[in-house]
Amino acid sequence: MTKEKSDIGLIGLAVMGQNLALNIADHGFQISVYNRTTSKTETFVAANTDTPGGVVGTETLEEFVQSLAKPRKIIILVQAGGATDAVIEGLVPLLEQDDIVIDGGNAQWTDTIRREKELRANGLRFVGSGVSGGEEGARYGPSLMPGGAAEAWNEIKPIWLAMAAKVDALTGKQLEGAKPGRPITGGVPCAAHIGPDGAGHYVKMIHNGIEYGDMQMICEVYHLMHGLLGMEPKEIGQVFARWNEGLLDSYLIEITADILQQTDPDAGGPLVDVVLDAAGQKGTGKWTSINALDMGICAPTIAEAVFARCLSAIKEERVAASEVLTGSSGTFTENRDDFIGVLHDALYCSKICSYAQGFQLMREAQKEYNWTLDFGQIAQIWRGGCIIRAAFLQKITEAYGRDPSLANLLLDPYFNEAIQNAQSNWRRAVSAAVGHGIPTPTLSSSLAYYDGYRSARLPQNLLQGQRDYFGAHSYERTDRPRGEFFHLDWPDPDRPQSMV
Ligand code: NBP
Repeated sequence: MTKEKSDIGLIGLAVMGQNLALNIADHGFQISVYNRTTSKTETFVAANTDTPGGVVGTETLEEFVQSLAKPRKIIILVQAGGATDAVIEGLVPLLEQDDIVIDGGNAQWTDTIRREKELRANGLRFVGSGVSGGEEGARYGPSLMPGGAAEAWNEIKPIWLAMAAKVDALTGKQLEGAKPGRPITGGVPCAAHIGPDGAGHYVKMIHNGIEYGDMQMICEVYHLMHGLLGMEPKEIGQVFARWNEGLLDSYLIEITADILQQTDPDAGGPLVDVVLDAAGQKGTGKWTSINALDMGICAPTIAEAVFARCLSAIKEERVAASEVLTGSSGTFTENRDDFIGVLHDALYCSKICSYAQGFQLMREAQKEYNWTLDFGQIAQIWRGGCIIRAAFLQKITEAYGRDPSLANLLLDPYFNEAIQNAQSNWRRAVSAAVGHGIPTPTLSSSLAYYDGYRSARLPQNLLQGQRDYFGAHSYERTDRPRGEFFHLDWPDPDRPQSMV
């Protein structure tokens, strides 16, 4: 029976909106929906008349707003940027004190900070909720990263916890098997309040940056298996399927195994062989890298993953260059099975570094924006529903449980030991790649990050000398306290002449 007023409303009935609306309705909440093009609303409502909570279609924003129980809770799922602003602009005059507007799109966190401030000035509440997991996640349980005022979170919490993905409390593995009208109710929900204003969208952006790194690393390992070991996609897929049973158990490894074993329905043969090697991107990896540069935090694995997509995208230029530029030649002589193990370890160590960088970014951002982020909880939310879900995240939660103020994941005893055990193989993999001219930007830069981070002394003493030489930028001295700066009138007039 339809309630007089709906529990929640949703604007934007494209892929994400439709799936999230059905997920919410499956959990017994009545949801009103509105879309700019009304025919989409009509088709959607007509196709979904028997959900447990009920879906109510509306034709105008006024009708939509009036159909909601107060304080109104409204999720917007439209394109990030101008479209989101346009929807908010139309909505705000129709709302009342304490109503809650939730942006579930991929907004830039700075936009969310601005919108939260503007809506607060209007007596309204604004939540920027990262939603991860794509279409499938939205339908059966996404990972949800809401940011905004704590009391706004308390209002939406029952719905958020209900619709989120669920993981097993002990293993951290995602509980699967939800069906239309039959959602999963047990387990630990992958949703928690991240922090004020833009914190949720910031954490979602970092999630996506890490996703870029994970995907690229896997591609590099595939490239090495093919280029050095001469393996065909099906065999490589079988290796990934095996790896998915162990330390690397994750959604991205699982789908990689499937993709590599997929036959081309048109021409036969492995489908992956006929997919053009020019990557697209929507921008969240780029935002993460720009933010890393802005804050001065070292996140090369994520940045290299973005650059790798950029380089792949200039396909025609690369094809032309391949006719002119030469690389290394020579046969690869290592034992195949051994080397597959080497690649496993290289992937695992690089993954640890990539996540370490993502968490370093969040650690810095919380200082910049005055948030208090719970890193263990963030890793917990990512255990299910999202693209980077992995057994590995349980280990990160445990690491922050041992030490909530951990400076870097690499310093956690579990991860430190994991790298000690695997690093010689990591170095072998990178050396082989360099020696045979196979590009491995994320595996190599992760190793450089590791070696840089563990170095008590780096060559930037010389760099500071260079800066002071040409620009009088000054330098600190190892034999004086930090914060004391010196300048020299270079070069030394009394230095001996060069022997050259
Ligand atoms: P789109 O980003 O393609 O949004 C299009 C929808 O917004 C259409 O239904 C459109 O209506 C509606 N819309 C409304 Br209402 N007002 C609009 C306006 N003023 N301008 C433009 N469109 C307007 O949908 P999506 O792919 O479902 O993604 C929704 C959000 O979720 C995005 O921010 C996206 O980045 C984010 N997200 C997507 C994924 C994913 O896997 N796709 C994952 C996680 C997050 P119409 O029918 O009249 O055109």
